[in-house]
Amino acid sequence: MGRKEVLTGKAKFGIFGDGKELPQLAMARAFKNGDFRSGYYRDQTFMMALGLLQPKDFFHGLYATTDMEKEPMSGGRQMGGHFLTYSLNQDGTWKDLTKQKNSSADISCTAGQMPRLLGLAQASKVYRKEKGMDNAKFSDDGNEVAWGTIGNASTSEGMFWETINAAGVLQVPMVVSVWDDEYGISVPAKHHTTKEDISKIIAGFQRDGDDKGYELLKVKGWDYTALMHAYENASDIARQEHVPVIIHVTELTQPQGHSTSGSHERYKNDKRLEWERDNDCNKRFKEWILESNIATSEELDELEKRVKRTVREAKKEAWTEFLEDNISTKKRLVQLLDAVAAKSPNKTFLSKIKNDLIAVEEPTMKDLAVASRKALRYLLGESSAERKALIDWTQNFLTKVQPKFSSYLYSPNENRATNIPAIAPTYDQNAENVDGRVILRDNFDQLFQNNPNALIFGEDSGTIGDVNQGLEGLQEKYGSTRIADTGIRETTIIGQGIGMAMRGLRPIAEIQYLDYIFYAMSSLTDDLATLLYRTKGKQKAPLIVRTRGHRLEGIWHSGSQMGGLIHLLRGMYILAPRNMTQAAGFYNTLMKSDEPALVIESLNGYRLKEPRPTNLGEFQTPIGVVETIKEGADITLVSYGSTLRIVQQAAKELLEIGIDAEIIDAQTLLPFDIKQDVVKSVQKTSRLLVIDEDVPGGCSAYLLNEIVEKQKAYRYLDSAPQTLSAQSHRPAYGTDGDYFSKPNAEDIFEKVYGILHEANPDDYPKLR
Ligand SMILES: Cc1ncc(C[n+]2csc(CCOP(=O)(O)OP(=O)(O)O)c2C)c(N)n1
Ligand SMILES: [Mg+2]
Repeated sequence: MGRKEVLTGKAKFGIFGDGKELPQLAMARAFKNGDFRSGYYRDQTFMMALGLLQPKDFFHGLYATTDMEKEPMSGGRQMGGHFLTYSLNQDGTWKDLTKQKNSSADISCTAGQMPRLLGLAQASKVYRKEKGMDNAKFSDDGNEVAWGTIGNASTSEGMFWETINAAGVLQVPMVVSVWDDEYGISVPAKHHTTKEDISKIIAGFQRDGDDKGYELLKVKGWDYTALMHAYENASDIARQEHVPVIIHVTELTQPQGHSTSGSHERYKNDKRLEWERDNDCNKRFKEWILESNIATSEELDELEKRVKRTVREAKKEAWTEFLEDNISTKKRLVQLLDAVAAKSPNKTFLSKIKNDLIAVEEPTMKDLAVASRKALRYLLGESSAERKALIDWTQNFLTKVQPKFSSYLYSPNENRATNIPAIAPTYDQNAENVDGRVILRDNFDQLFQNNPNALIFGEDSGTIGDVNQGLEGLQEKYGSTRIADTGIRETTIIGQGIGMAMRGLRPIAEIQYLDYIFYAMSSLTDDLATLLYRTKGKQKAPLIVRTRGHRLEGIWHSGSQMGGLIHLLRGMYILAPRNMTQAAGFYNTLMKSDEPALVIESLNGYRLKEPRPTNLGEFQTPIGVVETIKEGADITLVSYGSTLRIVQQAAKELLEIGIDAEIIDAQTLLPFDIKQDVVKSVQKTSRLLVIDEDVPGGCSAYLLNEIVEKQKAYRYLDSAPQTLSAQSHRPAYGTDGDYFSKPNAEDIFEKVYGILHEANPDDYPKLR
């Protein structure tokens, strides 16, 4: 029936769970309150079996109804077949997750559910081990299992293997089901899997007497008794022993093709098609019911009829509900158009718009917006009350409708990161000057003391206390669960963070160097950055990603790819502190908020001296606020991170020849300068240069856009606004490589001088 809705044009796309139903029933039986699912688009039966999804909800998902009450899976933001449960109350606070069955919000990217699954499972382990944590709403002594589902073809993805290895190492309560129908859309197993059998190639993960590992189970997808046993067994092993389990469910089918985009007759031969008809799990389940005398054939026929009727009614109701608001809104708009047409010299054109709209029997919000906005063009210059009414209506309509599609990119709640107030660091009169990394370390010490649910993990973060000693000694103090080493596997480090943050922990996931964050980019951009948005505020993952970057040396240790990051990670906060005190303050702020962020410490700043604050763990660097670090009258220089120190150097040299630059530290790139302070500086100096070490047109272009267009600084400029960035290539190694790849003090001096020369060649004659 769902398929038909797409073929008749009511829905755009449909993807269904057919052929995979039976193992999902078995999984649902083993799934307990507090457990989490991280799965993919085939899991509709599982969701329905647990009462988490109703037939009507499913049709609303197909139609993309924007009302969350009607389309509870995403309010129309995701295609149907993407499932979730609600972890949050309306005000963003946690529900009691131990009292409900939980499904983390799906994403379309195949295997993208795997890294998050690792973290969801690890949370149980952390809660069981760490008795001092606040687990009230999240865990009953770590007895919760995280259940993953994945298609056979998607096990080819790197994310699958990285997750499987990491969960084996960590020994977490994770049960992964592989739904194996021997295809990935049209492509058969021989192109996906060595030996065409995932069980054969994961055999080495099997635990044995000597080594910890996995419990591996293989079961046929049409064999209900075997499935029930497998799932009960898996649940016990994972729940009690915290040993991960993989269940390879074989001999599944895909009766109507992958999705509504194509039919499987195109790529399966007659023999396979016949086998699928004979062995479809529903068909064999029915045979088993009859053989076992659980029900009679008549009873099952009756049941099928009843189910069909229920689904048909759900479909009809959903379509009526999808349309009802638009139909009443259309009536009102037609009245307004009629009224404006009656008086206007453009009556013919306006009547046509009105009649065309009347002819649309199943109007979308787009139809309504197009009609009203086009009509206004024919009313230019008229001043009737009817025109005013149409303008007001259009304005109200757009204001009402836009949030349906755009809300919840960031939290609207009280503890939104930008609402956390600034608290300045305080200093003794003779404050000691210490290495920046000491400030970070001592602040982290306080932070872990103050936040029992906080933990940090990454490559070399545990025993040695990170590669720059910002966590020195903390593992000894807080234990190896809270201050932990991980394998070299950036994607699942982020996955650990996402999953644990979704279960009430406050993880800080450390990516050793900024240049290596790109391994984890998919999980960051597809999963973490979209979570609040794609769930319309029903799930959150307040994960802090800690990394270090900018200016060190060489192609892979001095990247500053901020343009890429700020564009891919909308939905997160991106902070580039100039020193370790600012960085520490950001961590303190973020711990008070419930949103995800990326903090990039300045790689060459750990050994620079900073005065030691007295209120470590307390002071808070505000998010979205720039800081003027030198006042000046002649030009505004905006920069951030390591580059800022070079800007300061250049500014000193400029002052020697009488050019007084104002320097502003952007410091929070997403969001940038919400109080619009930079334009006030430009108003004073009337010149603007943005300097960073990203590629040309990268973050500097974004900042220019923010300042010139959004803050309207163009009104005050007497010189062309400019950017100064690194070369387009990656930075070359060595002192000279750095000097000739990234903006240096001479570049900045000459660029500023050039701007003043152009404005006033008499005072500033040509330099060279
Ligand atoms: C990263 C990524 N690549 C490609 C796709 C397009 N795609 C969607 S489903 C699919 C096949 C998945 O097959 P399988 O994992 O066996 O699951 P099945 O649909 O057979 O249950 C592909 C290639 C995607 N969604 N994500
Ligand atoms: Mg498949």
